[in-house]
Amino acid sequence: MEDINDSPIVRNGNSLILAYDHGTEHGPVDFEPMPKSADPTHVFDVGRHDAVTAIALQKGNAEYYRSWEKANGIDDGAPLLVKLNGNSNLAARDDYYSPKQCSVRYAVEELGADAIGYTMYAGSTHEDEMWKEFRDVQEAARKYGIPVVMWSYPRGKGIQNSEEYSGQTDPKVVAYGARLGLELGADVVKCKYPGTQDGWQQLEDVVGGMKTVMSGGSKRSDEAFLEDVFSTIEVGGNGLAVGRNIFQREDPEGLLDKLEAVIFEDENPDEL
Ligand code: FBP
Repeated sequence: MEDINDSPIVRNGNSLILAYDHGTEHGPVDFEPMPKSADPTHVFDVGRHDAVTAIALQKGNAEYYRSWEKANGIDDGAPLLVKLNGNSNLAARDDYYSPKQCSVRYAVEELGADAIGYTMYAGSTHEDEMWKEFRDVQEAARKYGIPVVMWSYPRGKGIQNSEEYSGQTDPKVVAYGARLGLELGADVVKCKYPGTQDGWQQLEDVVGGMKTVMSGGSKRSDEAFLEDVFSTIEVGGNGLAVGRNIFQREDPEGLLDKLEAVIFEDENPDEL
């Protein structure tokens, strides 16, 4: 883990990453609630809000982002986080795997990436292969001096449901995934919210001070969403990586204003 507090993707120690890789991960169905969100330039524009410290894009949209900035003379777009791997949910697979589509060299030298992201499916039968890919990604990112964000999503045949939890939301499983981020050399780990503040605390207890961000999840009310974000910040979380809760809103500005206050200005959402 490196000190990344000087990175453009960090503000006051925290981050708000606007994730827009859903066209690969889930497909256009995620744009149906707000059809204008299918247009990448709409979401690029949302990313110009001061609260956003990075926009996470797959390679094709990252290329589009840079040409959109150039064509429109835009110099206040969000810093770029290139998501190096991804997969669709169209393929029938024996277990979870997210192949790499972009090299760190291409992300940095051709796209001007400020950070890179990689999804790790610990618990999948393909975990070993992903560790190897992550090793190469992490070492290359170190050479370029840019932060590494791990989307740490334990899932697959090794992850069991218990009576109390589905495997992916079990706080112990989420904490194990977060710890892998530290052990494998990420600078920020992005985890699913395990449902309670105590669950997030369990994760914070094992990451040795590495930065953690909550993964947004499906759309919910402003109040419910802000409450989850605040509950992670209160116990040491460093912000958010969010997609649907932003781009599925008609006007995400209001929520972004509040997220800015909660994530960067230590505000309690009940007082906003
Ligand atoms: P959301 O805030 O919409 O959940 O986006 C965060 C994210 O990690 C995206 O980067 C990614 O596309 C999606 O969630 C993956 O979600 P899952 O694999 O859990 O369906």
